[in-house]
Amino acid sequence: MHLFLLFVGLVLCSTQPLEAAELEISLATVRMPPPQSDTAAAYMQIKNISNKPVVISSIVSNVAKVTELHSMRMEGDRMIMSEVKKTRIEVGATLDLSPSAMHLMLMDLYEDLRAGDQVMITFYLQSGKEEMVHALVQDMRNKSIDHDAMDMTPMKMHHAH
Ligand SMILES: [Cu+2]
Repeated sequence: MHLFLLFVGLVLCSTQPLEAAELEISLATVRMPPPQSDTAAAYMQIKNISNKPVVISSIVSNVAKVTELHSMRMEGDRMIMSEVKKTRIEVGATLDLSPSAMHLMLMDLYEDLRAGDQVMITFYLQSGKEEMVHALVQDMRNKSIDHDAMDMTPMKMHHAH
């Protein structure tokens, strides 16, 4: 795992264009999934620090076959999640990916994720540029529960695809 990350890091360093970043990504976190689960949610703040709107065309991570941006809504007692494509972030705006809002979903995980693991997530932008971020896997089961940080594990989650 470490060798793999190092190798990917070297490749990225040598091919990354020396241009100003369009996005500033902070607080990148992956919720440690329950054992045997093959999906994990990821949260972060994505700020557009460029001088024009940024459109995210696709997202890739090194630990899952599929990475999607999801929105959530309640239908009765069911939490419905659906994929959001071509997300646009206005100049100066921040896309809030958090447990109560939109989130990234890492689907078809290649291996178990444990607290402390680093996950690489790359955003491909419509401009042709890409932004990569390292997200830390955290065990969020013991986090104090408030209305903004609900524990999604026991809820019935349904993917609308
Ligand atoms: Cu989801």
